[in-house]
Amino acid sequence: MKSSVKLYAAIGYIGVTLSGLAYACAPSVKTNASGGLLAGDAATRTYVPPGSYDEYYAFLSGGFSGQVTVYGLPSGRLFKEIPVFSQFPQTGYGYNEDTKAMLTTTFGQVPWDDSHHTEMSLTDGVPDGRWLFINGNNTPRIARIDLKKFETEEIIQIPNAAGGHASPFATPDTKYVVSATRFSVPIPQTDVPIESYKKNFKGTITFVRADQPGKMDVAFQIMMPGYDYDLGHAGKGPSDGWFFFTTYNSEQANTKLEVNASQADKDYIAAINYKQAEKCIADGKGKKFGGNYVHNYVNQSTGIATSETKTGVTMLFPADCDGLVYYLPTPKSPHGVDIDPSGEYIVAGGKLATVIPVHSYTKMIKAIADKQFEKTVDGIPVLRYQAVVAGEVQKPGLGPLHTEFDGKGNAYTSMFISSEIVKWKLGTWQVLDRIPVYYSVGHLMIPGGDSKKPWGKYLLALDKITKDRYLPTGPEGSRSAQLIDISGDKMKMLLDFPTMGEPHYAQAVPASLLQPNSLKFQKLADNHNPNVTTAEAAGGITRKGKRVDVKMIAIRSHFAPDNLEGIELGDTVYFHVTNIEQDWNIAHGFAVFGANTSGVTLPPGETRTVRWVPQATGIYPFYCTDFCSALHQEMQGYVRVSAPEMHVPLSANISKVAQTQNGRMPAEHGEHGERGERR
Ligand code: RUQ
Ligand code: CUA
Repeated sequence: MKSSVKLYAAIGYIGVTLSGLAYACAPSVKTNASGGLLAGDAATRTYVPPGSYDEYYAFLSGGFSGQVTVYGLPSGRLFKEIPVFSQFPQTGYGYNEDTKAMLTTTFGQVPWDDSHHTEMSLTDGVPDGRWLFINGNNTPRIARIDLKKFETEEIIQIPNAAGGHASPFATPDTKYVVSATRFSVPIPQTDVPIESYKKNFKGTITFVRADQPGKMDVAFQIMMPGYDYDLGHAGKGPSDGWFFFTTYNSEQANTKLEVNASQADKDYIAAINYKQAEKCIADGKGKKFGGNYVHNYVNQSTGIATSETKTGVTMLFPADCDGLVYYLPTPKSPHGVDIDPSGEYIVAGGKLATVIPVHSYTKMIKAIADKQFEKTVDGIPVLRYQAVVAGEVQKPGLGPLHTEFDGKGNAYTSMFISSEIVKWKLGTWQVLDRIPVYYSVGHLMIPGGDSKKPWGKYLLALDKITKDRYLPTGPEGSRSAQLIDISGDKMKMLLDFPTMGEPHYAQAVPASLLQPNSLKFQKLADNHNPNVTTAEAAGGITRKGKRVDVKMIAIRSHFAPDNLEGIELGDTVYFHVTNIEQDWNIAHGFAVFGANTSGVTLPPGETRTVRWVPQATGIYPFYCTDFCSALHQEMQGYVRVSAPEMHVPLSANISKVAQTQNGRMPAEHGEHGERGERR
């Protein structure tokens, strides 16, 4: 292991062998394998002693897992996986009745999606710790995670789109988050020959209103030429009011894109003046356009998610709205587009480019005023490259993808093919340092490094291929993240840690921004779930036709009621279980034998509902699935399922103590305790 690491450090550019591409240009700065840092030094820099806290929270996208993971930096310790676009057995998200609706789309229940980019909410261009947004890629959606509870609270689908990749980047005030189609398709969708791509396929860019919790909605869409739209970032400072998106496949190929979409020397960055869009809409230049989409939202007072289908959007066509969109020619098949903290520089990562092109916002505005147009595409003026480019970073390495900033005038670009991070200077475009990463880095992240105020101490490289970095675990290993110290002149490798799924992008903020606001438990008094049970004696069983509802509490170390009878074959049973603990981190779980899931976990103060359709008569135990106390194993109960002709009366036993406490004598209820209503 050690020797292989040394070997790669010596080779420097392992990515060359991985990709099979030859490395054309010699690096201008000598490789900095570990920055001369001794292993012991790196260990002290990343060691967070037991009982101590990390300095930063980091939120990594789960990629093909569809989720978000929360890590501490600098330790690389995994704290939590937050389910977003996929069902999650650890909490029951997407399985239980309360959250199922979160995964509803116009394509039905989609229990697994692909998530790419985490984006923190911003105030004046600086991450503010309120919410985290993430995009659903395959079924285009944007989710909002509440950072008090670290739970997904809202998901909005994007209509008239396919592949929501350039998403969910936010404006500096979080008024909007965006989503652009990675794949162009006929809009509206219709059955046409794929060969008619140039004629029939279009892209859309969607602005979603995002600063009103519970009311996320499509504000407007812009109909774009049929290219692939890849990534985006909002302007800031002077460029506030603009949004920048990369495009590739401006060749409009519809087959063998690997070759056919790599023909042109330059593709484009689309510069969108969204303040102008607002103006055009106010002037009535938007068109009513079709498109169905679903909005899912967890009501914070009931804890129950509901879905609403919406129809129709306001569509803007660039030809109808002067000054809405300009194209900045950009070499070559650009992927990332990143705006420096000052808002002046627009940095593109051209996967196949030999340089890193940097556009100037000031030059762009001047070029627009001077009408420095090369041509017009679908009503969109294409600015002259020389009129907008501020500079090019020469010989940066191979396969530049993404750039982040340290707030001290430096930029850091990930090099996928040459597997390294390259540090360069804004303004002089000089390469200052480079460090190999293992291997094939995609995104990189500096806490706040895409914002107005980076916390420029660490950089996280998010690597696509791990190969021999960890003990092997079969053909598929984990992806990995690598923590790099960027506080000095030379980058220093500090730590590797494995990730869940594929970390496309990440966000990180100082712990102090989130830690004081993290909710310890839901107050029972604030739990307005219609099926809440706040005290033992309030539980019970009721029937309405073939539907049986059980209201139950969980507390260390019992369920109440814990014996249920009178359920009949053919019934559908809903268990509404409330964890009445009012204490941090005291969770219970509920699982009933014969159900087709293991039930739910129950955070303190919350109610969850499990649906169960018994398949045969008999006795079915249920139990707590979370080892909550010394008597956790005693936390169990039974359900009796009978044939209807047995006419077993509906009953749920409530302990005598509980009933007495409630001021009701057990005798009133007979030996079975409280009776539910009968049919
Ligand atoms: S991507 S590795 Cu899905 Cu953001 Cu660039
Ligand atoms: Cu409750 Cu174990």
